[in-house]
Amino acid sequence: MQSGAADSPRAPGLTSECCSFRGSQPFRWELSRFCFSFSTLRLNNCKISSGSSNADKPNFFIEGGIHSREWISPATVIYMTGQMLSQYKTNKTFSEFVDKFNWYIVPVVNVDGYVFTWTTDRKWRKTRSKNKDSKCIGVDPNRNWDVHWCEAGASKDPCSDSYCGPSAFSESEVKGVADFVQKVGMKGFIDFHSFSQLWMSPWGYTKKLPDDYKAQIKGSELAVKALESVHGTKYQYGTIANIIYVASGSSADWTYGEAKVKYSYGVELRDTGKHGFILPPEQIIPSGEETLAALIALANYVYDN
Ligand code: ING
Ligand code: ZN
Repeated sequence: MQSGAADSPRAPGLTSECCSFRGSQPFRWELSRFCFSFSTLRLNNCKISSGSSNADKPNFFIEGGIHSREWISPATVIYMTGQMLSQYKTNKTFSEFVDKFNWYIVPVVNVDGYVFTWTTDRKWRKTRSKNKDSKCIGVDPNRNWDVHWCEAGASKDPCSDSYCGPSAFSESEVKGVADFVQKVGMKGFIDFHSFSQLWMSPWGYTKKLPDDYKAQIKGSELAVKALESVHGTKYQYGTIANIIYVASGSSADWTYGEAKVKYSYGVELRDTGKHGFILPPEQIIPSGEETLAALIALANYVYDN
């Protein structure tokens, strides 16, 4: 097993602590050290921060790949991370936006599932946990959070793709992120999915609107406007339950409701269904570019509000 810093070029004063592992150990979740490892694939979790007073800055958490078949999610998160590091020195828009937060970036939360989509079943969504008294494998990691857990829009059937698990936070990946988000405290949180082109805010468990609805929606509106300006891609925005479906136990609901992250979002990236999960690789860079524009607009707004 090896670990090391990212090899992206970066400016003096900009620190990025990225962990990369390549090894043959079974999956191990070590978010407390902000690293994870698993066989064959090499991925980074990154903390990006600049300046000396890191502790005074608000924190922003970005996660990709909670659902393993949604490949454009990790790709987009990794693209954005790379741009944040490489453009910092030369582009004022970037340095100003990167400077505003300590960034915690996890491109692939559901690593076991992600590996499985490469090796065995491209359409696998859940984790790879064994379920007691069932032949079916896996828990939906976006129904496993301890907030109105398994109340609606989730299944108690281990064979379902939206199985909420035997208990809230049964999945180590989910528990790892949750503990980390709670411990560090975040002002912003985005969970990237695909597909449908939606920028969504809480709640997922109910169609009722949260206290911070207006502030959150303003963030979505700014994000979507900036996104569309890059390649003309159209996104809708609204609350999860109102714009897509009622779903309880999701990351966005928990980070907002329990970890008090005021600006928590769940985003459905490209496309609207033509290719769905099997998005052609030519769309990776355009998705990265437009989503980064959305992130910059949102982050600047979140910082001020
Ligand atoms: N969609 C998400 C899902 O978990 C979602 C929608 C996002 C629900 C955020 C709740 C919170 O079902 C996909 N494609 O996975
Ligand atoms: Zn998803």
